[in-house]
Amino acid sequence: MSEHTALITGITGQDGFYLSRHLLNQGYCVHGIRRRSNSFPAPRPEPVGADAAAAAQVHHHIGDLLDPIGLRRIISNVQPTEVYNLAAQSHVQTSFEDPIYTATVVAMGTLNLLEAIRDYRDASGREVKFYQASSSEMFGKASETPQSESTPFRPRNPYACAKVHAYWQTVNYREAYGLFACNGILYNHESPRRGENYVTRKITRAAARIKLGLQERLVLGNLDAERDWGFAGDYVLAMWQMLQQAAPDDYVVATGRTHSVRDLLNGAFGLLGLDWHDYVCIDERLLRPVEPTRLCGDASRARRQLGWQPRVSFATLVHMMVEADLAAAEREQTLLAAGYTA
Ligand code: NAP
Ligand code: G4F
Repeated sequence: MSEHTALITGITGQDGFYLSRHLLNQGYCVHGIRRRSNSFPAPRPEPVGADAAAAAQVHHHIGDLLDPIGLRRIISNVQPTEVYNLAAQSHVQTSFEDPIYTATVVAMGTLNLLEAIRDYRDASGREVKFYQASSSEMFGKASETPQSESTPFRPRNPYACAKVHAYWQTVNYREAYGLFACNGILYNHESPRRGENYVTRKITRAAARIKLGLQERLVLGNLDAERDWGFAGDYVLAMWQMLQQAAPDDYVVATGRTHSVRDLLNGAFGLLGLDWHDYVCIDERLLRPVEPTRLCGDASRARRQLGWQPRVSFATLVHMMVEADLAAAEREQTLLAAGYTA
């Protein structure tokens, strides 16, 4: 039996996928909490080949951050040495439309989990290390660029406000109760497993489907928005590294480079020999009431203390996502030709 047992909330999400693969490679026994039914609209590609073999090794538990009793039961059954809290209503635009639900899951859900861990640790005498998925969105209307661990938070949407709550709860459990608890303040990270309603995947998927004649137009919001985009596979390494340090701390994880939504469009459509101007239109309903100022991270602490650095460039990331979405569009085309409809 492995001496390392990890419990991941949000196992069905993008980061849950990459983190579980990394931990399995490290010899961990990996458990994940999944909800009985998935949220709309989060279709994610089914794992195939080596990914499917890895997914089959994960022990799944039905649970919800909003069910504190269920969380306690799972924790006392699993007896984790590390808990990674990745679960969230993580879509910023949705948080404007559904602020109370978002705050309940992100803020109170994290507190439910921290309380369950504290009680388990106190009753069992076993140490449990805790990772909280904090977000660059917490900097919001940031007073400086790039942002570091010492930049004040000024959140600009319900999701970010709730993440600030969860951040400080995590710090408080470290300081008040001696829990080994870390915040990873991660900037946008993407992959072929990104949900289809985040801008990167929305663009790479649309470009591929337009190329194959499966879609005619792409409707977007703010094309001037800029983000510090990295690869999810790189970022989950930092999560794990944080919990392997001698002492808990909080870390910014970012590439330190920003690109605009227009850069994404140029990259994705350009790879397929298409001009995005011919296909993209703007719908004002996709504009957010407010946007953060230029989010760009200074990951010096993570580089210095964890030895972490991003390996995948923006261009390679876009290439990887377009390639995966082109393969998916080809499968869709084959099924359509065979008479299958969604
Ligand atoms: P994601 O793909 O949206 O995954 C979110 C996960 O949370 C899904 O597995 C979802 O389950 C689960 N979940 C939602 N509500 C839940 C609830 N009430 N109880 C239990 N599980 C619930 O997000 P991600 O991109 O992997 O991000 C992971 C975490 O990092 C999130 O907390 C996100 O806010 C944070 N973060 C992400 C980024 C980024 O750029 N990706 C940057 C900074 C921080 P279903 O499948 O059932 O919906
Ligand atoms: O892809 P997005 O929805 O990501 P956003 O809002 O930056 O949030 C993501 O990253 C955060 C880390 O900073 C995470 F905490 C959070 O959980 C999530 O993973 O939007 C990126 C930008 C925005 O400025 C948005 O206004 O793209 C702009 N955008 C333009 N058109 C669009 C669209 N975003 C989406 N989702 N859909 C559009 O059609």
